[in-house]
Amino acid sequence: MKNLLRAFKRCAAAGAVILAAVSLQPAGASAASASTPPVVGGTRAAQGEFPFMVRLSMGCGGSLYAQDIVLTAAHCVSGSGNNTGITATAGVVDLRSSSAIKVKSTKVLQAPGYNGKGKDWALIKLARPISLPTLGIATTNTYNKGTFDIAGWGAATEGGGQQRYLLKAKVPFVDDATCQRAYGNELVPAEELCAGFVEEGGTDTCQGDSGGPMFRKDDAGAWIQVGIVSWGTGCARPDYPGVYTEVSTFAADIKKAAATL
Ligand code: 4AZ
Repeated sequence: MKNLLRAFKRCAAAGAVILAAVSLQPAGASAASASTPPVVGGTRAAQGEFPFMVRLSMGCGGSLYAQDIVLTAAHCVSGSGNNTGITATAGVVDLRSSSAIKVKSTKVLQAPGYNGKGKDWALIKLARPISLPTLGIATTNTYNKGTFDIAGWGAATEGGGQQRYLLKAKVPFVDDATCQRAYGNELVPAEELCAGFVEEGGTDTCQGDSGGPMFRKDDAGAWIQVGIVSWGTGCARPDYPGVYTEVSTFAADIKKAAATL
């Protein structure tokens, strides 16, 4: 199991598999039409709906923490230091759109102490700011509950290919005790939070969504990031919720790290 989980992470980091929100429903549960993306039960995000969403060239997601800083997963990057080899694409749901904003990286900061278990966050400094709304991060555990939004260009089915269009879904919070029943000591409860439909499965992030945000509305009605897509056993399987970096745990570290970029 451990190796299986790590394999998912390795795949995402290598960009061997690509991203998006997977949403599975019982066949025929949703009215499929010619314009429905090839995601069972998945839905396409509208242009501009999640303006802070970023797609990274190694095959991960990310969010605009600042106009010139992308927050992503540590397992999506290979270390810290100067790095001009990553391209961030933003401002579009269609990755092939001629309106896509593409900016190169200048530096990467991988979470200090990251060793493949917990601490799955990283920052990427961009060569120039992107004039789009940023996504604030949760600084307390207040919003680690309820229903979360997930989005990405990753696989739409377990083992499937990357998506051209941004997909979105909603998943409920799963408490640590329930999540530990799936993952045992692989879960780091203080550093990770889980989400998904434990009983029925069917909706989840998947390969290539890694690094992207899990978010919700705060009490003032603003989007706030509570998680970073990190890992899980397969995608959308019953009994195996998705595991997300617990952003509030690292909010102070992320802020401090961003100030150094
Ligand atoms: C991945 O490899 C990945 N179902 C992302 C999310 C999940 C599993 C794998 C959670 O990027």
